[in-house]
Amino acid sequence: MRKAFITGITGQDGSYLAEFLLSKGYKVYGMIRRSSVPKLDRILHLEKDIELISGDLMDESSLIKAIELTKPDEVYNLAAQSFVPASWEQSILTGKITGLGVTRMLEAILMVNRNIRFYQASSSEMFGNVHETPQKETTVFYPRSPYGVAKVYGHWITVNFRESYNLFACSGILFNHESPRRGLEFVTRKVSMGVAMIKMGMADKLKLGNLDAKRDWGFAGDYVEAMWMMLQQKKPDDFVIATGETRSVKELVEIAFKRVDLKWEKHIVLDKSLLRPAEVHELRGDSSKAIKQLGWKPKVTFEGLVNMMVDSDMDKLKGIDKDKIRELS
Ligand code: NAP
Ligand code: G4F
Repeated sequence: MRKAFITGITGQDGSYLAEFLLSKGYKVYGMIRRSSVPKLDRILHLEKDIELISGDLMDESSLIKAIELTKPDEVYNLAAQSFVPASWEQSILTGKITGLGVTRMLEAILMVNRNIRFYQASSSEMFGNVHETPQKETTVFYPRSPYGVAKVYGHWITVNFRESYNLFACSGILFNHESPRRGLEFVTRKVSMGVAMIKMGMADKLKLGNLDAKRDWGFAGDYVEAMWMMLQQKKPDDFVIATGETRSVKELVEIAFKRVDLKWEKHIVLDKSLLRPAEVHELRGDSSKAIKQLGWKPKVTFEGLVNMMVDSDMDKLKGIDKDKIRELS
């Protein structure tokens, strides 16, 4: 039985990847960090099928112990401080987790077993102030946030360890991917939950920042499959994973409100405090290499994704008590 070790298993991607690897017959280990309140909601349904190991990307020895204990064939490094605005508030911590954390994981692999295959969760945020459109594997990086800068470091240290030590280390440059399990602070989920709350009469307004920003949004369930495909190749390599389509935040809002027959203009409030010190205005990825070499392609459309998220939040609110809703708002 092949064994996989996932950092960031409590996150959106970690939960989908764990499900996917279980369906492939893997033994799945997930790393969780200590917190005063456990954050296991996304993986509760998998509790019996996976094994959770304590560790933190900030703590090198915990990573070495976890790798020694679990003896994985594949390591998926999905853990990160992943929220872009928080990276201005906590720039040093973001660098330590999202950037240097990758080196700690790679060093642990070097020390314990150099045959482990390694996946690094790189990001389209690295393209930032884009030098060409669409962005592909060879496009120059120009990050626009401390998060993006940290991801560029994580990307290059992965390439460097591959070239220095002949590790099977791959970097997936994934464009934005969303789902009903997306964190509530990210714009797609903020909109889907906001729309559901307004429709249910629990709120009237939704505050947003830059409506003109454009992203290449896909479905997380499709994207975790690409992570696994990268580690099944004969040779390690880096791949862009994207839909090839770009949509604005405004289009996202229009589709989401339309799903529940509401007029968005009546409910959206522009809040300048949500604008970023430096914005990534437009991203669009070119996944030709992944399509050709991995045989990967996205299945869920943008409309399908937004509708799925709105429907899911409507269902969640129908079964929730009023106090819980106040906590969410
Ligand atoms: P997410 O939902 O924010 O999950 C992040 C995960 O990292 C959580 O499990 C979190 O654990 C864990 N984590 C944070 N700091 C840690 C630390 N010091 N030690 C160990 N674990 C830590 O992120 P996601 O959307 O699933 O994304 C997965 C990865 O892909 C991230 O690296 C992200 O930067 C990258 N990425 C995401 C996208 C996207 O659109 N979703 C696109 C490109 C790249 P807690 O539950 O304890 O907080
Ligand atoms: O949903 P977002 O916060 O995602 P962002 O910044 O693109 O980052 C996500 O995707 C990256 C891949 O490119 C990942 F690496 C990263 O970890 C994360 O998953 O914001 C998307 C856009 C931005 O342009 C932002 O300015 O939406 C705009 N926006 C407008 N109003 C808002 C809001 N974003 C948030 N979070 N909240 C708003 O109210």
